[in-house]
Amino acid sequence: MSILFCSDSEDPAPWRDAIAQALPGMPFRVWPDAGALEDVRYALAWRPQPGALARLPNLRAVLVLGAGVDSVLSDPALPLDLPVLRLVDAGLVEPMAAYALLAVLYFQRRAGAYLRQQAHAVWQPREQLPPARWPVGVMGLGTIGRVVAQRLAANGFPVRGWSRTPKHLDGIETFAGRERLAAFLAQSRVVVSVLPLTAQTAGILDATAFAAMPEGSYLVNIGRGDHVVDGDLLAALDSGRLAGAMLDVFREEPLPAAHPFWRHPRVVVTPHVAAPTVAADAQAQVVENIRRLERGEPPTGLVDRSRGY
Ligand code: NDP
Ligand code: OXD
Repeated sequence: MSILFCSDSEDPAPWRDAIAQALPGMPFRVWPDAGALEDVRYALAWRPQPGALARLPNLRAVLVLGAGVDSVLSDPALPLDLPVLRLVDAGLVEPMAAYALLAVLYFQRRAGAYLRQQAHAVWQPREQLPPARWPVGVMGLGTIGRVVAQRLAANGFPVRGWSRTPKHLDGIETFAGRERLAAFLAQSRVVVSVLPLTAQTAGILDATAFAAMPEGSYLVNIGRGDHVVDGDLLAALDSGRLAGAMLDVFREEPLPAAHPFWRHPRVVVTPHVAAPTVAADAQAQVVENIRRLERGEPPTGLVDRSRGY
């Protein structure tokens, strides 16, 4: 019985140490050196190679080393009945809330304009509206989105939130369902997306969404790059419908050097760093889930495969 670490981008070392200490009976392997494939019972995965997990005949569960599971579920070879677990918070919530606040303040305090002015030694104070006149819309009110919404509200921004099913959050006006999306977007001076990537949310930030947002509003995307239709966003920025965007996630990562987002004067690019998984913060949850599965108890973060998150 072994545990297989499946990721080309993440460092297995801290996970190897944690597993050795907490689950000494389970040998830790790193893909592609999986040992006997039939021995692998659990996979710790982050962007695994497509087809890799399907080669493990006795796999009991995939434990994704992040909150988003799209890179695992998108593998067409993944067995339909294989349990997939995601991280629930595990240290991701606070940095995501901090990034969202940074992005909203960046636009509300005109930081981009001042950086452009500084490049030309221009001393020119600009009009600055207070947070109370900057309604922010948060797409996704799950583990991360609800704290993002609350953090923004605590900083004086009127906050609205949008989710698939109805929610009640103190001090936050909530909207649910696709039919309420346009109404939600219509009064959001900044839209912050913290959605998971699913068949329903892919391409949701498109020309129709940008047309529903107020003239001169802003987009912050910390969910997934495939939510954005890149050409529609560039067109909305170039026409002035949107005044700026801060983007942490992209359809292709790393963002190709030739992509227009890199050089667009009103786009801020960060390299998927809003909340990287920190092994030390996530290990306890992963280990506890393996223990629960071994005891036949329900784990946390079980993904609903039919919903896609
Ligand atoms: P959750 O599953 O806890 O929350 C997802 C939220 O999105 C829920 O409120 C859900 O609605 C809502 N949602 C899902 N589908 C739809 C839909 N079709 N229409 C409207 N709302 C929808 O996820 P987390 O909060 O833990 O994480 C969210 C995402 O953040 C991750 O999937 C990942 O993509 C991204 N992420 C990015 C990071 C980064 O560094 N940039 C780091 C960590 C996460 P409902 O409540 O009704 O189910
Ligand atoms: C995640 C991420 O989903 O880091 O956890 O993007």
